[in-house]
Amino acid sequence: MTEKSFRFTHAITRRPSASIIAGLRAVDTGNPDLALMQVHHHAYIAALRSTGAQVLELAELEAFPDSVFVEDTALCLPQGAVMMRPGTPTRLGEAAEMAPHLTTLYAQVRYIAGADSYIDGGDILTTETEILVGKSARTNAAGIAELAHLVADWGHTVREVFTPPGVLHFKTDCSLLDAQTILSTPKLAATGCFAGYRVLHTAPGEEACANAIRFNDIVIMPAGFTATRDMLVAEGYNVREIGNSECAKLDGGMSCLSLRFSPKG
Ligand code: CIR
Repeated sequence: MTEKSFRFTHAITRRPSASIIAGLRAVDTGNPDLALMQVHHHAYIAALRSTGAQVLELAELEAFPDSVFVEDTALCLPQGAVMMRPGTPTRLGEAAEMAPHLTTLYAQVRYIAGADSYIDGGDILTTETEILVGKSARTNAAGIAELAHLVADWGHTVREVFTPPGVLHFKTDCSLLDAQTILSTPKLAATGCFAGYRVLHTAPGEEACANAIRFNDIVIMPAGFTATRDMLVAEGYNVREIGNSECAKLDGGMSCLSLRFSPKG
């Protein structure tokens, strides 16, 4: 089996801006501290670079408080990129800010364009064999259908699944660990969407670390979830822990902070 779902030559990040204190959140647990978020962000970028990948750091966008969460703006595949239509009004314009960067790296960039189509990158889990997309408060059936159409001639199959109620994005509750293996909260795995995959559960009480990323030879996960970390280490994964206290206040995690890809050709 290939490893294209987690071997990447490039990543794109965006610096958090001072407007981050206006970022969206399901429950208000206080504003994020920009200085501490910057420290965590630097450590995250250093971890990505430690694998040999080229990491582009885009300038902050004051007009878009949540724009540090670049993952929601695009789906990056080997054959091309698809620009999303983020499903909340304050974030819709973020995709247009990202598009020019992807058009310089990819020969093909396509666009979710339907006026009724909404889809956030955080609802998309690309595995070795398929693209799972969770319907959520941000991603609707029209957005998923449009994505399926746009990537069909690139050889990708889209499967519509469900993001559990009360969970922001599908990948808030799961991550790809390798070509066969998914890290998932027990709640999401119980929906049956990972039939055929090997599933490792987050430890009880550590559901908030389900959003990790496999990036080349490392698994980057939020710091402070020791039982899940120890389980992943025992399973043979090379785990890096990154502070996520500030992004967590805005329901953000490890996947949200980057676009990860290897453009062909
Ligand atoms: C939002 O509500 O859109 C942001 N505060 C968090 C986005 C997190 N992104 C992601 O999970 N891909």
